[in-house]
Order: sequence, then structure tokens, then C-alpha cells
Amino acid sequence: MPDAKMQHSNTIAGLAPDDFANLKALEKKSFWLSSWTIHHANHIRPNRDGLKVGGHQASSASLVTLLTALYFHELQPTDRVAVKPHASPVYHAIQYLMGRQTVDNLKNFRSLGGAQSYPSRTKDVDQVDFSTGSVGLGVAVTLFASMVQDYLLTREMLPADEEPGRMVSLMGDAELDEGNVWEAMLEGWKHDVRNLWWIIDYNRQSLDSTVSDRLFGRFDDIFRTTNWNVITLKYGKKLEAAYAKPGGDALEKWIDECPNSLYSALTYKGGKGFREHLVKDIGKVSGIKSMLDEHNDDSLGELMTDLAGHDMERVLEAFKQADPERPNCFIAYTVKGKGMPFAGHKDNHAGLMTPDQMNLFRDGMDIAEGTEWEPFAGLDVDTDALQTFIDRAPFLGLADRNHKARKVAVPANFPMPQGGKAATQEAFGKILNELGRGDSDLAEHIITVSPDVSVSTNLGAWINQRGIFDRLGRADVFKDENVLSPLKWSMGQNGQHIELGIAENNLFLFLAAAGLSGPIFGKRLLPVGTLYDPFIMRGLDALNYACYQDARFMLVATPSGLTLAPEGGAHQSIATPMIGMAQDKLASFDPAFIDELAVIMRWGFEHLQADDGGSVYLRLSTRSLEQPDRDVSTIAEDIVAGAYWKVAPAPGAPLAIVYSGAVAPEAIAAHAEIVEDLPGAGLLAVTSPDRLHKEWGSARSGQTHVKRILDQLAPNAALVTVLDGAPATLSWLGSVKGQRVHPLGVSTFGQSGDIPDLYETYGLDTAAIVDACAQACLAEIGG
Ligand SMILES: Cc1ncc(C[n+]2csc(CCOP(=O)(O)OP(=O)(O)O)c2C)c(N)n1
Ligand SMILES: [Mg+2]
Repeated sequence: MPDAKMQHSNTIAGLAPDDFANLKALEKKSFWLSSWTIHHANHIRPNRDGLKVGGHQASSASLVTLLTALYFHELQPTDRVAVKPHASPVYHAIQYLMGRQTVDNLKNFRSLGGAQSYPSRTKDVDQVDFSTGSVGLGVAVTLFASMVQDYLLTREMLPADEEPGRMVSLMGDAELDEGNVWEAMLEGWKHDVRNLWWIIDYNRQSLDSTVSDRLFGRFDDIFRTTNWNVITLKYGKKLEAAYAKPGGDALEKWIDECPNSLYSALTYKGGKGFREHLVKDIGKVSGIKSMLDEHNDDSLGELMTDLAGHDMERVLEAFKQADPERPNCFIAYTVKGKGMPFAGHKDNHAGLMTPDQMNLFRDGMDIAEGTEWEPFAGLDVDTDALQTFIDRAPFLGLADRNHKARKVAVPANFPMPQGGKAATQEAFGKILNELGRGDSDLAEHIITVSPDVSVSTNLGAWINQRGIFDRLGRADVFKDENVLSPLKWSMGQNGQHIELGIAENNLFLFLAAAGLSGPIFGKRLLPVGTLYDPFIMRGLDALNYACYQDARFMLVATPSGLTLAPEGGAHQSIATPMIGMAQDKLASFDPAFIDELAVIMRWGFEHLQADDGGSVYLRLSTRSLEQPDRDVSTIAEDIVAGAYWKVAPAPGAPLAIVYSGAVAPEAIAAHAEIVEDLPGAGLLAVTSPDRLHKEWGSARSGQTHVKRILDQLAPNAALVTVLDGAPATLSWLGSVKGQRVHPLGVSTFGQSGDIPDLYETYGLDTAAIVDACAQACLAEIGG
């Protein structure tokens, strides 16, 4: 039987020589097109505002070989990729060659409607799998996507005959400085993550300079400690051949020990610089002199920078070493700006070739002037065969990479917790629990997730119903040992709750991945994530990232505000209502009563699925309030639109108290006091400052919900607004009709106390509201 070596003797890294030549041609073309796209945007396209356009030629050059190998050969239709943000031009060039991107978009790179600076799911036309931009986040989201895929696979929600996809991140080495990457790694380890590839573009440079040698020497160890399969792609075939010759050991030792900064500087200087150092350091070692004599400066420079991340054969071989049952980390040594005049220069991050340098570069690429955008200009392979090779790329097997997942039915009537006194947080738990009892479509598709605050955010009952997910299953030791607990904590393959460690970035990145489950995996999930409201700020960039990708999830933030009185200032959120207002693709609500919450949650599960919908943020409270006895259906639409009259004003009334959230009792009490003197005063409940403002802000003219509401007051009426949060959240209401606003709220850090003390201290109590009403009545318009 012929041995494996014999069988493959006619192939290069498993490819027929012609295919390999095609891949090399596409590598050259992707390199050219990405460099040219950036050059065109900066030097050729008219510039109207004088601002630097930018683009990253050096960072793109670094990843050309790896991206070419992946897209034209390695990637399968079910694989999903997050591309290093500043390698966007290479990504778009490759999609162009694959027929998924237009030349016009390349010409318009970084201008309105053109290819985006950083790959974008929502703004690019070429079906980006995961957006990137804020370094570290795109890396980690692949890990959570892999967890989501395992969830779907384990629960038999994906076709059994389909190969699971690999979630691939192509990352810059400096992305490893972002703590969120390590947070994700630890979480992934706990969950036995697999089908995951992180390919590190190890060019040993960041934005400002070269990166520290000390830390980077430890990375592979850290990965291995958490069960990653680490594959290092260090030297290319040319260098390996040189190492096999006399003096090769000394040469290899010299490169291995060369500090990052020196290696980068010499890469920039070229062969001459390397020669000087090699002669000085190891020139006397037998074989080195003849090795140096074999090379002129150019070819010596080529040899010394022959790193494996630029060697197609080595890259293809390395991909074969992946282990599907473990996460894989490829440390691919590369040169930032490889093949460019500023290769290795520490300042090359934003470097652009000058027009003269570009002319030389173009000649070197065998491209005639005027043929710069032609897909196959300057290539010395048969172009028909090349086109066939591209068309055969397995990656293209999925024509539309954005699946259209079916909608999940949302019951018309939602569970409505009853009871005289209740808090919104408690009601949230009850609503989920009620949903969890049944076997509705909705309950099947909800997945809850929390960073170690499941119990304290009231997910306990739901977890008891539906279980914690673990793809391998883990026993509930406390239960097995008969230790009594109201909470079941066994983890199994049918669970619908994902328990994360305390790391809010991980929560939001999980929500991003699970919230994209429909388009990415073809199976819609409705993720509900809980955390304490103030800690939204810990994961804010990841939240923003999730929204930017149009991931759909329900964020339940509780407890919130001063209402969390004994917990002290560090736990009392102030700015979050304004975050909720300003964050795109996130409809935020601050309900006071539990029937409002039920209405909002029902609507929310629809909104999560609407084409023009988005995610939903509920700011809840542990404060127990006396609940109104009413039929909420008559005001359901208003609750969702953002406001309703709790007590309608007399037509043309001079004053209204406007409240949002858990300060309702104080607002109600203050209103009861003032109507004695001002019988027509109104009491307005604002359930969503965000939705109210958004509709008003986007309607340049005409009626809006908030206008209709405020029309009922006098044109010069006073609005005393109050919420347990930043007062600016409601103070804009004065601009709707030009009415006067007296904004109450929390403007300074909280502290421990009980609600009466804190509300008095921060001016949210009944007396403060009544006082503000009195002042408003006394004040002259414009006074
Ligand atoms: C969160 C965040 N902070 C800062 C930046 C600005 N920035 C863009 S790229 C970069 C460094 C990139 O270094 P590396 O990841 O090694 O990529 P390379 O260009 O070397 O391939 C920085 C700091 C960013 N994009 N995101
Ligand atoms: Mg780098």
C-alpha cells in the first residue's frame, strides 16, 4: 500500500499544483486590490472635506495569505468568520473576487454607501458574518457563537446531517490586550467550547509600536492551560530550508532570540540591515558566511522575513492540524506591511504608500495603468481555470448567508401576575415562570442568561422549570446530597438557561451571538439576559456592539436606581435611562406597574422578531408598589408608545406631574395633594422616555404620541418631571410644546439609606414634588 507521503507527492499541502497556483494568484490579487482600494480612497477619489480618509495597508498586508487560504479553500458554508477590523479591505477584495462585492463599493471604500472601514453585518452588502471594529469584541463573539451552536445542536434544533460550522476569528495580536478576550476564554473553557478557531495575526505590532516580548512569550501557555489546541506557524518553507543547511541552527537561534523591536526595525531596513547584524552576531559560525553570500540584499530581506503566516503551503498545512473537539489557536507569525515599503516600521499602522511608491508597487504586481480594478489583470494563470477554481470554493455553497428563521408565535394574552403589592422585578420572574410552565412555541425559544446574578434578578423560578444548559451535563450535588434549596441547579442538555461567571462583557457578547442565532444558524432564539442595572456600564461597548450587529435580545436590568436603597451609591444607577435613550436599536422601558411590564414584555418578544425591530431593555425595580386595579388593554398601545395619562388633565390645565418608573407612589401622592388647589392637574406616566423621544425626534412635523398628550395641557403649562435616574431623561419634554419643565431626579452619586431618607435627600419624595409644583405655579413664563 502506498504510504501517505507517496500518495500526496503530486500535491502541495493537499492541493493539485494548478489549484495551488490559483490560490497564490488570488493571494497576489487580494493583496493588490486591498492596497489599491485604500490608495484610491486616499489619493485618487476627490476629497471634499480635507479629512484624512485612511485605511490600513500594513494591517491588511499582514492577513492576506491567511484570508485567501480561508475564503478560497478552507471555509465551509456553515463556518462563520469575524475578520480583524482593519483587514476590512482584504475581506472586501476577496468578496469582490468571489462575486459578492461590487467594484463601485470598493471605489467608494469609506465613503457613504461604500465598503465599510471595518466589516459590518448591517452596513456592508457582502454578508459579513460578524461585525468588528472595537478590538477584542469580534474575537470573543465567535466563542459565544460556538456555544450557541452547541446549544442548538444539543437541543436538536439544527439539521442533524449538517456539519457544525467553525466559528473563526482573525485577530490582531494586540487584541489580546483586551481583557474581554480573556474573560471569554475562561467562560469558554467552563462550557467546553469547540468548533472554534482563533487565528492570531502575530505581527508583533500594535497601533503605536511593537508589542512587548515578555508577555507574548506566554500566550501559548495561557491558551494551552485552558485546553486550547495551539498551532504555531512560525517560519516559512524558505527559512526552514535555510535552517537545514550548515549554520542553520545558529540562524534559527538568532531569529528566535531577536527582540520584536529589532526584528521589526531590520524588516523595515531590509537585507542590508539584517546582514550587518548577522555578520556581527553569528558571522563566524560555520555556514553563515556562505549563506549570506548566496543572497543579495533583496533576497536576504525576503528570506529573513519568510514567516509562516505569509507562506501559503504552511498555512494550509497548519489548518489541517485543527482539532474539532477543542478550541484552536493558530499563532501565525507575520510581518505588518509585508511586501510594502514600510514593512515592519513601528509607525506603519496608519501608513499609506505615496503615489510614487504605489506606481512601483503596481509595476511589481504586473498591472498596467487603467486595469487596476480588473479582477484578473497581471496574473499568470489561466483565467477561465481561475474563475472555475473560485466558483468551486466551498464557502460559496451557501448562496444567502443570512438565514430567514421562522417567527416564533407570541401568545396574544400574556401571563398577568395578580396581587395587591408587587415589584416589577418580581413580576418579571413570575411572567417567565408562567411562560416556562407551558410548552408554547415562545417558551421553547426563550433562552435566559445571566452573569452570576440569576437568583438575585428573579430567574430562579424559570430555571427550576426549564433547567440550566450544559452540553455534557453536570449533577446538582446539593440535591444529590439532600441539601434543601429552593433552587434546582442540575445542568443538562435540555436546559434553557446559560449561567455565566461575573463578566458583563460576556453577557452582552453571549446576547449578541444568541441574538443573531436566526440569521447565522437559521434557528431563532429569543435571548433574555439579566444583570444589575448599574453594571450595564461595565459591558457598554459590548452592548453597543451587539446592537450594532442588530442582534435581538431582551435585557432585563434590575434592580435599578436609588430604589436599591441599602446597597449604596456604587450599586445605584443614574445614567442608565439616558443610555437606554441614546442607544440605537434598543427600545428601553422604565415601567412602574406589573401590568405595564406584561404588556411591554409581550410587545418586546414581537419587537425582537420584527424586520424593523430591535432589542429591548427593561429597567426594573425591587420596590414593591400597590398595583392599580384596571383593565390594561385599553392603554396597552400607549404603554408601548411610551406614555399614558394616569390621571387625565382638564383641557388646558396649567400643570402636570410626569413620572417614570418606581417613583410612581410619590408622584401619585403629590398629585393627590396638588389637585386640591389645582383640580385639573394631570398625572402622566412615562413608560418609555426612549420611544416617546424617538418618535418625536424623527417626525419633523405632524402629530406624535407625545404631542397629542401634551396638547391637552395649556401651551404655557408647567411639567414637573420625576424619575429615579438622570433628570435630563425627561427634561426634553419642555421642547415638545414649549412648556416649562421642572426636572427632578438623581444627579449625584447615591449612598446607603432607606427609601424615605434617600428620596428626601435626592429630592424625589412627595414633598419635593409638591414643592416643585408650587414653584412652577409661581414662576413666570421665561422667568
Ligand atoms: C477598543 C478599541 N480601542 C482602540 C482601537 C484603535 N485601534 C485600532 S487597531 C489598534 C491596534 C491594532 O493592533 P493589532 O490588533 O495587533 O493589529 P495589527 O494592525 O497589528 O494587525 C488599535 C489600538 C480600537 N479599534 N478598538
Ligand atoms: Mg499586531
